[in-house]
Amino acid sequence: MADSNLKIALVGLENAGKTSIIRTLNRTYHINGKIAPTKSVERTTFTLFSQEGSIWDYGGQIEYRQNYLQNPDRYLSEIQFLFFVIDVQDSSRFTKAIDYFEQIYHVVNKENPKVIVAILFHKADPDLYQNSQIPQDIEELSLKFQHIVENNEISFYHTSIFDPISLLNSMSLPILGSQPVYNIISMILAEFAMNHSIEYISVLVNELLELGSFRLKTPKESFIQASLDFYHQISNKNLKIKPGEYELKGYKFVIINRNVLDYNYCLNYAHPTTEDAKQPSKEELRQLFGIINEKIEEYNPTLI
Ligand SMILES: Nc1nc2c(ncn2[C@@H]2O[C@H](COP(=O)(O)OP(=O)(O)OP(=O)(O)O)[C@@H](O)[C@H]2O)c(=O)[nH]1
Ligand SMILES: [Mg+2]
Repeated sequence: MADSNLKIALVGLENAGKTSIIRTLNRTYHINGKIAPTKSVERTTFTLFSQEGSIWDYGGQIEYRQNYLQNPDRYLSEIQFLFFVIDVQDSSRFTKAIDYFEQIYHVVNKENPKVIVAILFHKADPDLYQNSQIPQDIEELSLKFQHIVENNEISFYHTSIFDPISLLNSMSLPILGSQPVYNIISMILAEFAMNHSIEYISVLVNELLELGSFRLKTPKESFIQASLDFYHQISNKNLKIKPGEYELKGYKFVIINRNVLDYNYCLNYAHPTTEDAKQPSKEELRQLFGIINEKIEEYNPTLI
């Protein structure tokens, strides 16, 4: 990670869903609530460990797009993470979206050849996904993006505001996934999940990003539904997420806060409430926290 402030850019055509993504992560999004088109760029700042960061949400209407490209020094400098959001439900605008990505990418990459690129195939809503043209469209689009980026790092995500965990994961992995600690913690969590009936488990830092996570590769529809309800329960940026147990639609969601060094983190896991579900005991959780603390201490984020 660079020494300077983290700058994360969220770019895409108008109506792609960029502001919805930020608001979901911020816990201020309401499904069916109206969002006005973003005027020029909206910035949100955050702190990740001891580093300051900002997410730039680039309004995608034509006049703004032209403005960014005409004034790259003002808008497109020092971007370390470029997230490009494309609406997979709007196939009539795929070509336009790819063209816009290509223009933006060339400018950003020229200034920062090490820029990390993530493509969010957004509005991949869980219910509409099957039996549609979308998976095939995504495959074809991936090749086009890959071709433009060539030798640089690029990763692809399927995201939807109806699956908030997909958003958490798509923002966290490009930013933190290259830190060895991310894989170490994810492996520990995966093993822990396997030994219990856990379908999702993550370590969250600053209530914003995952420092490691595990979720079933194909999450059950019932789990996605329950997690959306869970998201609504904890939605309110002005409130700290309350630790505790939340039972929703056949799942129990557990939130436990801990701290190590000077950092707070939060362990979040979910399992079905069926009688045969194997839940972790207090002692097993205590051991898990011991290992996580040790790994975060070894990683020592102050040294980034
Ligand atoms: N079905 C579906 N609709 C979504 C999703 N994400 C966002 N939307 C809807 O898409 C519309 C546009 O969302 P915005 O977040 O305002 O889009 P934007 O990319 O910020 O648009 P600009 O600010 O004009 O660039 C809104 O009506 C959202 O409710 C999603 O995952 N699925
Ligand atoms: Mg917007």
